[in-house]
This record gives sequence, structure tokens and C-alpha cells, in this order.
Amino acid sequence: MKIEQVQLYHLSMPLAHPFETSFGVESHRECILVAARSGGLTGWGECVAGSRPAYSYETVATAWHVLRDHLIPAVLGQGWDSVVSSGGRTLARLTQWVKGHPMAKAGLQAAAWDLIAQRDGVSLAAKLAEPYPEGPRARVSVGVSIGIQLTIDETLTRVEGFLAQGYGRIKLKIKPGRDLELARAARAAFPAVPLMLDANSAYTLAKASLFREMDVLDLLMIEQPLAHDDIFEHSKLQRQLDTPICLDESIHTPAQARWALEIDAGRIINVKPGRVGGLGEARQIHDICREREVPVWCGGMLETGVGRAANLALASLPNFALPADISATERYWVEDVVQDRFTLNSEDSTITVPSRPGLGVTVSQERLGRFQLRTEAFQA
Ligand code: OSB
Ligand code: MG
Repeated sequence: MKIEQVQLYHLSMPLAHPFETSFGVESHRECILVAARSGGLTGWGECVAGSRPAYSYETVATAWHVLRDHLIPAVLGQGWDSVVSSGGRTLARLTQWVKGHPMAKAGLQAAAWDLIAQRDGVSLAAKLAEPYPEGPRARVSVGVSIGIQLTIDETLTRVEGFLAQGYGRIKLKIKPGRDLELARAARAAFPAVPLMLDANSAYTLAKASLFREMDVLDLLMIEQPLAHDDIFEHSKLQRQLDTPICLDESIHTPAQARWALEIDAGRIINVKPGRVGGLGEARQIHDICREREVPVWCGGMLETGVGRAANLALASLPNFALPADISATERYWVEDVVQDRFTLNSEDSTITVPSRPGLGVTVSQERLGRFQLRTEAFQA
């Protein structure tokens, strides 16, 4: 396979509801879509870097630069047989010299996965599941991630709304000053609901007692309580808690996943292809955790339908054992950039994995035109 042309689209899309985390509020989501052309096929990938370096150091601007000046020139016109591993010439080998910038790499790699699945006439889920005899799941168990609201009551009202829609797992964002009281109120209002918190790295180990007080609330997990680049202090905190810590921001490579598990820095890993450099690396982390009987789940970055379809394919693999942050289209977008809309199967809190060849969604050229801030094409 040879990529003959790559086109980048910098998009800004209005969110259906503003999303607040411990690092700020977003009313629009910026991202880059990557279209890779080969032999009459077009593969699509989403680069989830946003407008500000708050979740990670990458932004649309850094990712655009790294894609345009380094990653795309490295792959254009070069032959490859698979995206990762399986011997032969891999696409990953062409870009592995680039240090860091996982979101930029993951966007390009996702487009390549779509191409190869289309070429073979199989769904992306089936392509990613090739190493596993049991194959991909047809439906993925999902939950919803609720941003910080103005008041605790408002949060509870939103939880109630999502439960009524059929979501079976609720994640609440917390920040200093909006944490223990919120968690207690949510547990009191919804005693039996699978509930978890995400701190997005807003605390230090000095706040360990706060998390110890949460231990009685029967939380599914506490996601990324401490610094974005830490595993050492997470291991000190995990030692003091029964509630599993889930690592998000801290895990960028399969090696880091191994190190974190080895020192018990957490007992669950949130896998996001963008954070770890691609679907191939995400699958490797899945495998590392599976060997150690550590469950993983697929996180979200408020993706468009392009990234959402890829995440559903990833989350269909066997060790994605906990509900994903992959909610229905309407939770994010009034209008998505793809024509397809993902809906919740409310009877079992799942979303059906696309089964058409490749990603299984169709990008709307009209909406692409309307949401794009800029576009640039690169030829071999
Ligand atoms: O920490 O998981 C996170 C969104 C943007 C950046 C970071 C995170 C999130 C979410 C939203 O929690 C998950 C989703 O896409 O539904
Ligand atoms: Mg998180």
C-alpha cells in the first residue's frame, strides 16, 4: 500500500453543551481530520489535539506542524504492508523516529487503518481484532462523562437525565472545591449506579485524605487524581485506597503502562488512541493489561464521528472490559461531520460497532466545508 495524497482539515465544531473540566470550559471543539488517499480509496483519521495545551502539550497548531513538516513527508509514496507489527514493511516504522506528538501520529495512523480495512473489505473492528480468536464484539458497553456544572443540583439533574436515556455508567468531572461534596451527593441520590470520578490531574498527594474519604462511596474508580506526568505518587496514593485508581494522562506508551502496573500506580487504564500514538499502540496496551488481568476501557476526547467510529472499533476488543467514554452523537453534536449518527441501545447501555468495511461512517463534504478553518493537501 502507498499513500499518494494526504489532506488535512482543521475543524472547529460547536458542542451541543459546553464541557467543563478541571482545566477549563470548551464550547467549541477543534480538531484535525486526516484524509489519506491510496488506489482510489480514502481513509479517514481524527487527530484529537485541541485548541489549548491543557490536557496534554499537543494542540491543533503543533499537530498540524508535525503532520505537515515531518509525518506526512515521511509516509507519502512509501510502500507498506501493515500499519503495525506482523512483519514486513509497516507504516509505523516510517514515523517511529518522531519523538512524542502521539496525537499527530495517531490521526495519520487511524487513516491508514481505515485504508487497510477498506482494502481488505473488513470492518476496522474486525481488522483490529485479527490477533484474537474470539473476534470483535458487535456492541460496546458505554457510559457518559459529565462536565462540571454550575451547582451540584444541576449535576444531579444531568445525571438523572442520562440515566433516563439508558446510560449505565456515570463519570463526573471533579476539581478542587467541587469534589467530595459532589461525590457524596451523587452517591446518596443514586445509591446503585456505577459511578466514577475524573480529576484530570488537578490534585497533589497532600490531598490523599480527600480521596480516602471517597473510599466509602463504592466508586468504580478515580481517574487521574495526580499530576499528568506522574506514576510514582499515584502508587503512593493507590496504596492508601481500596478504590482503584485509573490512569489517563500519565500513560503515553506501552512501556509506561507496564511500569505503572509494576509499581501499582493504578489498577485500571483508560486507553485513548490519541494519547498513546495510535490504534496499534492502544492495542498493545490492551494486550499488556490483558496478560496481567488488568481491565482497560476506551476513553474519549469529545471526538467527531470519525474518531468515535475508530474508538468503537478499538473498544470492541476482548479486554475492553469496562464501559467506554463513547456516548451517543447527540450528547456531543447537534450536527456531526459524518452523516451517520450513533445512538444508545438503551436496554443494555451499549453502542453498536460499525460493521461496514473500514471505519464504516461517511464524512459529509458539505459539513466539512462549513466547519473547516483551513485545509491543505500534500502529494507524493
Ligand atoms: O479526561 O477523559 C478525559 C474530554 C476531553 C479531554 C479529556 C477527557 C475528556 C472526557 C470526555 O472525559 C469523554 C468523552 O469524549 O465523552
Ligand atoms: Mg480522563
